[in-house]
Amino acid sequence: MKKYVLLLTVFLFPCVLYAQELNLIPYPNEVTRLKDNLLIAKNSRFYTDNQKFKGVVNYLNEDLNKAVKKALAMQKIQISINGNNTTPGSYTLSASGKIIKITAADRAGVFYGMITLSQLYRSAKSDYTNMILPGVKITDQPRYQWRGFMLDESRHFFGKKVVKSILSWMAFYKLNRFQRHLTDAQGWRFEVKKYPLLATKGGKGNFTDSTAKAQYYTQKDIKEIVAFAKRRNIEIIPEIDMPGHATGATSAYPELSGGTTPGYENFTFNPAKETTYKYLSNVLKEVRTLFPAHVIHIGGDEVTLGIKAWETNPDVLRLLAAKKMTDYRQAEFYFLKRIADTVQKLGCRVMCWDEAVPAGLPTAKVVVNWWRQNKPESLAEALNKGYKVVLCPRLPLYFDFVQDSTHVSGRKWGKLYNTYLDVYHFPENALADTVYKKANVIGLQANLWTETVVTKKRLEYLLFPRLAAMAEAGWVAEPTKNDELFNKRLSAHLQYYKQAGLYYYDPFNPGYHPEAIDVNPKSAIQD
Ligand code: TNX
Repeated sequence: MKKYVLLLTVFLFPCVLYAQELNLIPYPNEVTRLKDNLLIAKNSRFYTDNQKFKGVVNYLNEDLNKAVKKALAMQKIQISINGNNTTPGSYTLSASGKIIKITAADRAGVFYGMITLSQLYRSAKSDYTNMILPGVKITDQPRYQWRGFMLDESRHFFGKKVVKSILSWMAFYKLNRFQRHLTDAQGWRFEVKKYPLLATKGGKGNFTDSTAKAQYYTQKDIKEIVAFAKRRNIEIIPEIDMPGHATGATSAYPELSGGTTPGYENFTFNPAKETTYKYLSNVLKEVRTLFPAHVIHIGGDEVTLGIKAWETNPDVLRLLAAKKMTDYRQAEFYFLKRIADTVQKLGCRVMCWDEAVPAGLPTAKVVVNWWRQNKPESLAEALNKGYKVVLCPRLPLYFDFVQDSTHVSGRKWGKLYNTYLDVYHFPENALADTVYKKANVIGLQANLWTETVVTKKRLEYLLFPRLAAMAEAGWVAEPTKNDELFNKRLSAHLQYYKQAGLYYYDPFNPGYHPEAIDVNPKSAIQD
């Protein structure tokens, strides 16, 4: 009888495995299951003969072997580059028996092949001697080249450890751009050597506590994070928000202020003073040397909130008269053009929020973040003018929005909020294919604003599992999206979050972690 049961198990097990999807997020374009499992001696370390990729393989070892101090065996990975005419980030991974091969377009592709292997490894079974992974041949490439995430650390500051953890999860999900919103009304959060008060004075206070001591990144911290990200194939995009959202800077250097209007104290830089431009170009020079991506985001959002102050500002009135401008937005556009020019002269590409689309910035080398989902005409205008666009509409890509109808702290748009499945089905659920298939739509980005986020706990609660859904949205297209299969894979990933001690939202068991609430829900912003 016992034998009979055993036989059944042996025969059924491979079939069941075969029908089941692998626990991979984002799911690769093509997965072929091979007959022979991949067998890796337990506690082995991976290595490659390809000098150029030793660092990438070491990353895999560090990632997997955190718990294993002693390496007992060596497992070779054959790595080659297939070069020409392939999509950046594409790779094939074949793994079966004792052989693992990665062929990739570039370093990013090698890294992604390795990440796929590490995700397979995490759900591997084991016997006495081996880790047993399914034998596979995977052919894969990203749908979009820009798969981004933005964190606002002006409203609340989270620090190096939290940022590194986010970067590691981004890498796990093959996300490749991290926008840092480091300056805003509530604080300037990085050291500028030429203007030390920006950090030490401008860094004081935050959204919920105006008396908090200064919190900011030193230049050494910034470099450390940039290097940490680079190793994970992530480029960091610094954002210096201007001419609005500038109170962090103007509180330290009041002479730069464009004036105050009720509720928006010293909200803008003065667009009419040469000293403003001198100052900002010095800041941007330091930004350029700190952030090797050589893309600088210059903000340009919501200037209208503070623009009324310009109406009584004698400098601005003089500028309007001298340049024969007829309204204040022209002064805003004049400012943005000058700053964009400075950024480009530094050899950097310019990014901006979509309010800057009418400013007339040169179309080449400017990338627009389209965030105002209620203004599709702004996206259309950006594309018509020939700008490259990264889609990050509030619905469904703002992670400060709540993700369940019962959640009370955080934003909503009327009654609307952003579930992980809304994120998963973007952009097909929100835009016409004539829009999201345009070559100038270079990718997607989720943004986490932190007016309502004070603790790491709430930050994690908002981020997970939506970050996984975001990864899938950036990597695969709709015909292959499937809620049931995604949910199964996501369930496995929730276990990884649990092992890592994250305070995640569990959509399958919403009570598992109750909503982490940092601010009185009544004070949460509502639209
Ligand atoms: C709008 S998105 C803003 C941010 C806020 C966010 C809150 C954008 C460019 N500006 O300043 O933090 O809404 O969701």
